[in-house]
Amino acid sequence: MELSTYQLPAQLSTYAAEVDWLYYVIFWISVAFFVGIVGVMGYFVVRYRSKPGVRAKKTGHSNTLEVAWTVLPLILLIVLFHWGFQSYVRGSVAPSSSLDIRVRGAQWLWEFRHPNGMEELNEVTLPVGTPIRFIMSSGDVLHSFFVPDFRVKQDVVPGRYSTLWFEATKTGKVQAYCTEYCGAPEGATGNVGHSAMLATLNIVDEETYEKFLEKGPAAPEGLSEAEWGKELVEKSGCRTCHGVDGASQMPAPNFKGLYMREEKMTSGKTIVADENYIRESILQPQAKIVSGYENLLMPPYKFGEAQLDAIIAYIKELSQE
Ligand code: HEC
Ligand SMILES: [Cu+2]
Repeated sequence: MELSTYQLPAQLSTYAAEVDWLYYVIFWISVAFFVGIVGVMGYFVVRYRSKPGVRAKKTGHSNTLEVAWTVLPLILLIVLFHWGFQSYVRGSVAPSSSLDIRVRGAQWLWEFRHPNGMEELNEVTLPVGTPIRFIMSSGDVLHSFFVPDFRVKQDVVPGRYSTLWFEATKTGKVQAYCTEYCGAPEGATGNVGHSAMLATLNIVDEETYEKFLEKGPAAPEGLSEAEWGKELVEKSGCRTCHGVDGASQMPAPNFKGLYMREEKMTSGKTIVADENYIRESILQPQAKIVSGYENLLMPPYKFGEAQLDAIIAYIKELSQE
């Protein structure tokens, strides 16, 4: 353990060292005053203890002493306030070169959106050595984003945006917490709801981040490809237009039985819905329009390669049942 982090978590952002310096200066000033005051007090207790035959003398008033113990702490206070305030301003105002990431807190998850539209859930990949600004909002109640290793914390408030910025100094995984008590499911016990509202910041080098933006995130652990695809379809709002059970009357083509289905397009051509067609339908929905569905416009989506694979695996699975 380094001495600098003897009381505090690891310093993993440019801001952390600055915050800790101020903290330790205040801490050691307090220690010095504590030792000084208690020391003098102890000395006086012994030195001026009651002795038989000695009467207490009245003490007078000392202007010098009064002025000294008013002015000296005042100067100290002004210096510490100035230092703290400057540090606070640096921590509040993100550099203009920052990379903007949208963050949405909701019971009980964190959603992250990269500038190119790529989304991640409860985990976010970010470049090291780059100022990053989180523009945060809440989908329901008060939350608060807290990264102890970065020394940053900011409330996430319904109905408005709040921001938080940092620059990571090392690659690796960094833990973030929700630090606003934001509830638990009804009747729940154990580590659920608020206390499970965690996020992992995956700090990588610049090159890996660029690659990540192209390729997208890898499947979360413990989920099969099709299961991840199902999660993505549900989370991305596809189900507001598309049915998945073959029966429902939805405004867009049903995913059940879609894989390898022969379909007529508005161009008059008939296509077979293979992997490439499904991929194109998601990334550029207007390239080919299914006949009979020309009145509803599907928005284009941005997904990484692994995410597209997962969605296609899910659509395939739906067609096999
Ligand atoms: C606003 C409604 C809407 C949303 C949301 C939507 N779609 Fe669509 N989608 C459509 C419509 C309408 C069509 C048919 C017209 C066309 O081919 O563009 C379509 C077509 C498709 C097709 C081709 C279907 C076929 O029968 O050939 C695929 C695949 C598809 N969407 C996937 C998705 C996925 C995956 C999502 C979510 C990430 C999604 N859609 C979200 C409206 C939507
Ligand atoms: Cu929360």
